[in-house]
Amino acid sequence: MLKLLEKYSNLLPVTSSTPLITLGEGFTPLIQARKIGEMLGVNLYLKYEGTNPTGSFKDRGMVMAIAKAIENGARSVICASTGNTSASAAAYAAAFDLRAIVVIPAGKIAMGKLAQAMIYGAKVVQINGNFDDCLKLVKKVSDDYPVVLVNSLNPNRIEGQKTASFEIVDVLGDSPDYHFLPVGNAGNITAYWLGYIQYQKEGKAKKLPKMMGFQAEGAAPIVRDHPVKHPETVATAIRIGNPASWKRAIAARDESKGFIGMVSDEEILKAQHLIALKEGIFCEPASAASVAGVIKMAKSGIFNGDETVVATLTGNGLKDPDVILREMDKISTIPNDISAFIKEVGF
Ligand code: AN7
Repeated sequence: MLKLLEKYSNLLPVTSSTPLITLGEGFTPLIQARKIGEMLGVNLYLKYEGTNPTGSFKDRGMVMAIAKAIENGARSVICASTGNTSASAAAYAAAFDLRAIVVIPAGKIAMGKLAQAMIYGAKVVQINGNFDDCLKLVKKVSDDYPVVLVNSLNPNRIEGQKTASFEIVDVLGDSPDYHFLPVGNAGNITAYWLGYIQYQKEGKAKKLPKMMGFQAEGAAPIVRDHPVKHPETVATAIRIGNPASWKRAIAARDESKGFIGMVSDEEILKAQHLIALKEGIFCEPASAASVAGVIKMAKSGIFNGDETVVATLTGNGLKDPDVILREMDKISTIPNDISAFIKEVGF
């Protein structure tokens, strides 16, 4: 199997003593969004991270963080999470014989993600608080006890995640004009920007994209320019009020002449449905914030039509079916009878 850590080893903190572990992360598809692109008048591509082993982009960073933890003799790892980081940490820890402790906001992570952390055997602890409270706690614990923090404050996480930019340039032959991402703890926008810069320095890309980050309106500290004490959004993955990589996200925005904006829960869910209905891709709500951002920007008239735009779909929709299934009562149940059936489907 082609290994992410091997393919990009010269651009990652991989040494001769780094174990080249893999669960099959990375090498995700860059899918042309033909119909949405045409609707908006741009060449739109979706970097679909839902095909990673635990169904989100976190696996790119986790494989690097876990490899370095093993290299440095660690026995256990810890993270705070809105769900996906915990699923990823739990999987890699299970496969490569580390203990994983994951700390989550009680009742506020999607069921699929909770199931993942549980099946992989992590020690799951829920806190009566939000993600920001969880992060504060695990930071303190990892400072004081022999356990490696695998949140994106760990630089190896950012290093691993920047491989997504490499893959995009490898496919497109250059950086896109714009790159849209959802923003939560702001590690990923930081990572993508580092990746694009590094690839340009390597001579693999000529230009750099404008970095376009989108937060949920109820959890938009960067846009509002102050921490949000009680973040709230249907996109629980980005329900974060005080992002760890806040400054680096602003640097990415400003250095790239990009933008960080916000989208409402309604815009997020509309985009999530559109991506499924028009392009056949089921992403989770937080992921759709990127495309909701593209739609918002297209409406504001920033595109002239010949730009290449990439939006990252950060996670698989199967992780969080709850909001979709709220409409389950719209599904018709009929008698087991052919004529009732023909009438129902409208032949
Ligand atoms: C699907 O799992 O923070 O801006 O603890 O799961 O790099 O934080 C998840 C974040 C976007 C935001 N999309 O990325 C966690 C966590 C999905 C996510 C983000 C997350 P960052």
